[in-house]
Amino acid sequence: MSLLIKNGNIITATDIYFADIFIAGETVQIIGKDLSVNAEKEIDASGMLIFPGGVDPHVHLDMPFMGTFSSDTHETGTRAALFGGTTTVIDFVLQKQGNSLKAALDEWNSRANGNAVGDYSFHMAVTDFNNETKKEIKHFIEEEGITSFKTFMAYKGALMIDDRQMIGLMEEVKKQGGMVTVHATNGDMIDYLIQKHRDEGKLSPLYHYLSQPEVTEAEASERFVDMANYTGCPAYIVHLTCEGALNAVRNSTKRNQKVFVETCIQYLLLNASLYEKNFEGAKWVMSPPLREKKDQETLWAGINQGLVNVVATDHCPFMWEQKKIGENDFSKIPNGHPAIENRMELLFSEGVAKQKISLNKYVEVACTNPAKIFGMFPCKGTIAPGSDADIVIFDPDEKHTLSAKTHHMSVDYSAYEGWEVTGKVKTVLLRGKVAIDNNECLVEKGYGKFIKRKKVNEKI
Ligand code: DUC
Ligand code: ZN
Ligand code: ZN
Repeated sequence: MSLLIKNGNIITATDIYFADIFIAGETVQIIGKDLSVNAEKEIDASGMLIFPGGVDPHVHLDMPFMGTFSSDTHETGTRAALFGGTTTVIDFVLQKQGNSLKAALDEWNSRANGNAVGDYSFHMAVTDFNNETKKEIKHFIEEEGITSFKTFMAYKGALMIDDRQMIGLMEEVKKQGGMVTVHATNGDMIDYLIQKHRDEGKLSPLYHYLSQPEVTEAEASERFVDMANYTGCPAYIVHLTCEGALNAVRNSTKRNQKVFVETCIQYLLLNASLYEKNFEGAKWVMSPPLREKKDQETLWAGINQGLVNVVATDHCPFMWEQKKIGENDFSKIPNGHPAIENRMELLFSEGVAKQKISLNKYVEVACTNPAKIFGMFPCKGTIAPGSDADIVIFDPDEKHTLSAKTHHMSVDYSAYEGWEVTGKVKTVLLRGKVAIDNNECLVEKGYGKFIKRKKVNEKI
């Protein structure tokens, strides 16, 4: 199959220019002005912006968590991602404490293989680092193409590892050419505050927020950054939300350290006042929680300063019935919110259209940096000859309203219900195939491919 996209305004992390794109098979072949090539199909993209397919490096699909499963499967989640202009996601495999990493990967493969509509990769979450786990790291990096190892400094008794394990993991991962990523919040402090609020009968979603104050994230981020500096391990903080945590990273730059930082769309756009809505606040119960307006300003500034490298989602949806498990106790509300479909449009509307970030920065944080940091560039994350033809044709002027009635995520509420956004994903190509057009998905489950990733190169 060959395809010619004509007259589009191509946006990459570095360039903005008008050209035609000729695609044959799965990759971009030629980019140039007024191309005269024969193609089986032509798309006129006049008036449209052309972005690389979005890369969301933080999603939880079909994940067993807090006594239930996140409600998007690899099929529904990657399809919804495509509708929103995200062509590649990275999902998390969770090791069960006491079991091997391999056992967890087998379990995730059994749910994901043959089911994905869009492309996907895995991070390996290490919840029990010991002599046996240590031996598996090299295999994951060299054979499985899974080069990033997620850690939790919170969720005590379930996912959390201690500093001893963290240091051991960092040493091994550095040696084998990978990266350690972290959910950086102080699990002991949070545990104490949760128990205290429950003992006092303070059980509404507001107390989820009050059990994870900024200091819990700032402290853990600083500790993680210090351990990464000591071991020299490439390091990435997931879903950073607040000023205190970003300042820990900022301070690390003064000793010439480089730590990658991800924030998520919700931390840029939503704030903690949503927890005052009684149980409705459960829609936004996630960890870390939403923060203050001053933190949003810090995060936008951090993006423009180059300190925040990636805008992801931490997509982890639960049906309202599932959220209601915690109706009488905030600590039982499954943590997470749906956003995999909304990230690209929300970031464009609130970031680019409102002039908080440039078009190039938009592509950098939503497409290019996640692909580079996680070893998928230049196949993913840009538009260039030889790259996968993952392309979004985007109308920058079309206004529409986000709603659970029209979204494609498998969740019965929208965290952004009624939000008016400027800019709409019109057509999406995934490896040369038209995957989304006219609000319709044209690729089947099973089209999505597992992407093996390269070893880490911190010089992005
Ligand atoms: N935070 C969430 O809100 N959900 C999934 C895991 C996490 O760390
Ligand atoms: Zn997390
Ligand atoms: Zn997460």
